[in-house]
Amino acid sequence: MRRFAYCKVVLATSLVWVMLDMFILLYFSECNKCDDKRERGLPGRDVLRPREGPGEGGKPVVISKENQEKMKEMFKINQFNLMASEMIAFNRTLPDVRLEGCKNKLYPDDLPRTSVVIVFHNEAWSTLLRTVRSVIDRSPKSLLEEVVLVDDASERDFLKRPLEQYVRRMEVPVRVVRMEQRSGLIRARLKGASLSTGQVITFLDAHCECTIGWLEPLLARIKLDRKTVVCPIIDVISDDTFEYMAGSDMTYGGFNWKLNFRWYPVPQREMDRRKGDRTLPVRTPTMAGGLFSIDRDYFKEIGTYDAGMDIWGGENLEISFRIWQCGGTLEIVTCSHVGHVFRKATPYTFPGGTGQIINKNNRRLAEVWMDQFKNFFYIISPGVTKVDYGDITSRSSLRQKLQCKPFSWYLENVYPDSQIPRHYYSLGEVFSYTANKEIRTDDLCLDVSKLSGPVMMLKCHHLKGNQLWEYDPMKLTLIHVNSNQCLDKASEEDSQVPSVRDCTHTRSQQWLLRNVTLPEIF
Ligand code: LR7
Ligand code: MN
Repeated sequence: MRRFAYCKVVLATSLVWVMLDMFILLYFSECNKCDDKRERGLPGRDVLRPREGPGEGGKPVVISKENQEKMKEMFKINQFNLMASEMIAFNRTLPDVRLEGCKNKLYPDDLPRTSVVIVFHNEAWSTLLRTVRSVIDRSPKSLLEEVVLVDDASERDFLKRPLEQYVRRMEVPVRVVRMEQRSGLIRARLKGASLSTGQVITFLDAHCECTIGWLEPLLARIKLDRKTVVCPIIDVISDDTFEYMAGSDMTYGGFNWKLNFRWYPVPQREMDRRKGDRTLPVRTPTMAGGLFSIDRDYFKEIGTYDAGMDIWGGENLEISFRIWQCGGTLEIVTCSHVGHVFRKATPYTFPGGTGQIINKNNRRLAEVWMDQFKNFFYIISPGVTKVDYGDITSRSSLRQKLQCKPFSWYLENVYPDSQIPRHYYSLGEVFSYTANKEIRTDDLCLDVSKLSGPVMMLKCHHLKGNQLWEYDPMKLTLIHVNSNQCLDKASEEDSQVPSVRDCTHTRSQQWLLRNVTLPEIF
């Protein structure tokens, strides 16, 4: 009787195990997760031969009519088309989007080796593994030390043991390390960097695809000068279709008054410096943040990251300012292309509130690196000064120790086309009055197109013309030079829109500009 019961227990337990195995098998083959059949063709070979299959050659994936509803549901999980992503092979082919002049460039044999550090929080299996696969398949083995995956406390089971087991089989060491608690990408990258060993550290987001020849030109710049920090051109992988679209070599990184990273056209001075050769690296004022290579010792030397920054945001401008102000160089290497899935919304939580976190990080970078220019940020983002930014003494003393240059030097020498006027007469709640005599907020300037008509904010054109205003600190008038009319405040009849009018010197035409230093004007 007892023996029978024991047998039943054994039987039941093994049944449970068999079922569990079957479940794992079913789970992963059904959603095509861990299954090797997804790797069509030999990884690393034939990457340029067009193959059949969804997304091959970087083509968009089309989802059938009957799957549209399910597709929309799945989209919410990662804020990209997860269904499309899951249909695409991890080693899909991509077009060679490089400039012709890049394709036959030669690089030294003895380039430094790199570790690739990828941090993630709740990333999709398919995008994460496609990132890893593309790194391994499109990097010369001799240059790739290892891949380090840092899990920032994800809450998805497939990112635990299944991930560790899957990457064990790869032909390059791939380590998975875990943050004990949700820490954000900055501290997660610091952990990945400290555990990696390559002479160079290359950071990538967890939803990238490297294209042919991406790595050599990056490492070659670092070999030439270890204080050069390099970014690839970031190509666009559509969040809707996963189509692969080449990024432009004619844009570079900047930022606006709210300290948002922005792409702007590469200015003429930078084209001239390269004598028009677009295959030469572009000096960029800022980096987007997610994709770059840096010499390990130099990364330490200039103070890695600000570990006081949380979750997301700010670290990209912080490291950009720091590199330039403390004697380094930041470049976009136009012969290197890596794709990134650009999303319109973030899929994950910001513990403590999105605004709070981003404002805190931005305040830390403004306080440490921007000197008096932090006021542009504070004035245009009301409420930001109420956010506590913690202790920055160690970052300030880093700046001291490295004897970094002032922010005005950066604006003048690295980013003269910046939206932040280096010289300004007045800084008010909404606008600044600049030394170029524009009334300006961010990249918009007060503009007049019609005599006695309303004024408008239009893109600053730097040509004076209709954007030229003369301030008279005695009469308190703002005269629009071209029309010789005065800025007049909104009134009932012109439906609350300020306009220019013949100067009458009445109250509606008087403007008090704060902080105007007269000697500078006249
Ligand atoms: O709490 C978090 N923990 C994480 O590990 C939040 C995020 N992450 C991971 C995340 O899984 C991803 O791999 O960090 C990486 C970046 O997060 P994304 O992909 O949600 O950010 P993003 O692509 O919108 O953000 C850009 O700006 C960030 C500011 O902090 C980082 O610098 C990102 O690396 C950066 N991405 C790029 O530069 C790619 C090009 C985008 C542009 C422009
Ligand atoms: Mn990203």
